[in-house]
Amino acid sequence: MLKIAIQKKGRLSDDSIELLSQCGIRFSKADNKLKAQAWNFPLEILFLRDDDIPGYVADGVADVGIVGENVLYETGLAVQVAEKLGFGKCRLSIAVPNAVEYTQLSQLKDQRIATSYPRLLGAFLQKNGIEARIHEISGSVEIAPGIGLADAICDLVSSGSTLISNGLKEAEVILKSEAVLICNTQLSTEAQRVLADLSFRIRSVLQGRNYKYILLNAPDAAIPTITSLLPGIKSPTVMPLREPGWSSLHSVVQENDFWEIIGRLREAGAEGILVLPIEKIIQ
Ligand code: PRT
Ligand code: ZN
Repeated sequence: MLKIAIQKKGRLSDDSIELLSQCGIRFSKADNKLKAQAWNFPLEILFLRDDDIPGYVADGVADVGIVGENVLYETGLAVQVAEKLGFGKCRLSIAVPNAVEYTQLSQLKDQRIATSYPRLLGAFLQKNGIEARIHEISGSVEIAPGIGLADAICDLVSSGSTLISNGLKEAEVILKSEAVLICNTQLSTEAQRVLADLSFRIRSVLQGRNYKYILLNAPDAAIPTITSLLPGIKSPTVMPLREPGWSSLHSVVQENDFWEIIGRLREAGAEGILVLPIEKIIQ
């Protein structure tokens, strides 16, 4: 049995539940329940506040957890990062009022910086030899300069619209963060076995998200060029069409390279291109 802590309600909850569900793990989440038991996998799910997750994992109350790197590194606790999960992406940044002409870090000397991340901000300032005054506040950090509480802030940014609507601009990125699967450093053999299975499933799901399955028709003469564009996992599948001189090619492409490759495939003579999502890639 493995105990996993995930965020009860917030920005990481839906993606965490979706990931477990894509791993084939079935459970029902009642709104007021603190935990749930998976029906078809030896997993107990604990629903907690994200800030508490690293501590519970470090103490062994939970074996593993899903939490943002920002929260994990702010606690400074000794837990292991087992997988990066690719969602909950954001950055922890220092922002200053629009009116400030910001060109270099030394401008932050002796400034008051409001943040909920005193540890990460402190480490960043120390590393760069800047002495500033860190003003710890627990929420609504972005309003601090406007009400005269601080000269700058250090907070999470994703789209940047919160900064814009508060008359602030990003000056320094101090951490790039995403959700990670963390684990206790002293798991039992049984828990390690279940974690290995869970990690394998997670990697298969995440790999699938990075790739698309692609099918296309092409004249036989174009197959060498198209094959060089579509390396696939091993190499593309090539099957003859009923029409002489034509073949169908099946392969996978990385999501990131997708549009560029499609353009080059069409130039090479590919027709009837179909692109399908991949649920999992098992390697
Ligand atoms: O109740 P609980 O303590 O569990 O939740 P919480 O309110 O502390 O956290 P929550 O749900 O807001 O965020 C959970 C995690 O999501 C964070 O720890 C990050 O790892 C991740 N994440 C990703 C974000 C953002 N993006 C984000 N944009 N967390 C917060 N924000 C906030 C930010 O603080 C700022 O107020 O969104 C605002 C900025 O967003 P933009 O899009 O306007 O730039
Ligand atoms: Zn929180």
